[in-house]
Amino acid sequence: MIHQKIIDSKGEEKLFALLLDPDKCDGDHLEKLLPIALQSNVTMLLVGGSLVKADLGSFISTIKKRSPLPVVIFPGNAMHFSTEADAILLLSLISGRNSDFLIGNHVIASNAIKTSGLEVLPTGYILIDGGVQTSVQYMSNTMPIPATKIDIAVATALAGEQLGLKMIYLEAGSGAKTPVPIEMIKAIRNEISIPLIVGGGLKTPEQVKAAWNAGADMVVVGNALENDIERLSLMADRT
Ligand code: 1GP
Repeated sequence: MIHQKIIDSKGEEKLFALLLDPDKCDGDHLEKLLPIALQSNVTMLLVGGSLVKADLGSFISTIKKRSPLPVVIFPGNAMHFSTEADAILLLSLISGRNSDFLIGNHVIASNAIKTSGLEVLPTGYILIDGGVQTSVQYMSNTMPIPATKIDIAVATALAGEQLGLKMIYLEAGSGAKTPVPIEMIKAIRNEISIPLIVGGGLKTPEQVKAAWNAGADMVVVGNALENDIERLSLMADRT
């Protein structure tokens, strides 16, 4: 079980998720990328994004033919679903006040998710201002928490834990100018006991290490590796 693996690694093994956008990766790209992901000890592949044109099912089945890595759907909405995956991040956008992304899409997808047997990872998704308007902000029509408002971010994460969500994902948004501030990661880590995922705008190995050291159990990297596959082994280096 993916959730159990994340729990078991807590505080010891640092986890690394590689985000793949089905609209930006073709078969050739996957052919080169997946062996490097395996060598680099990538924990899981997140597949998805705010807007997906490609066929998610065939994209995931192409990955599955080439790699044993767990594939987790990172949905932008209820349409982003496939039984080919191992699990789905059931994101509730708790930094926002748009009911569609708090519960609406979840209701639409619930029966399909149940029938699929996919592992469900209920996750409090918290958007933090990353210095640029990101797709997730625009598509969800929600306001991110300002990067300086650590107290609000902490209270939001705490509320997510109290509601029974199993993980918190601090998201600066894909392509963010600045990642989630280290002080914010530390403050949230001190208040919650569920796993903490951090992503958005992580461009250097130093930023990844800083996020881990501040208390992130898992980091998510997408953009920085889209045009520079070789960089993956550096970004995911745990030494
Ligand atoms: C976005 O957190 C992920 O949802 C990854 O962001 O593409 O900026 O690495 P980047």
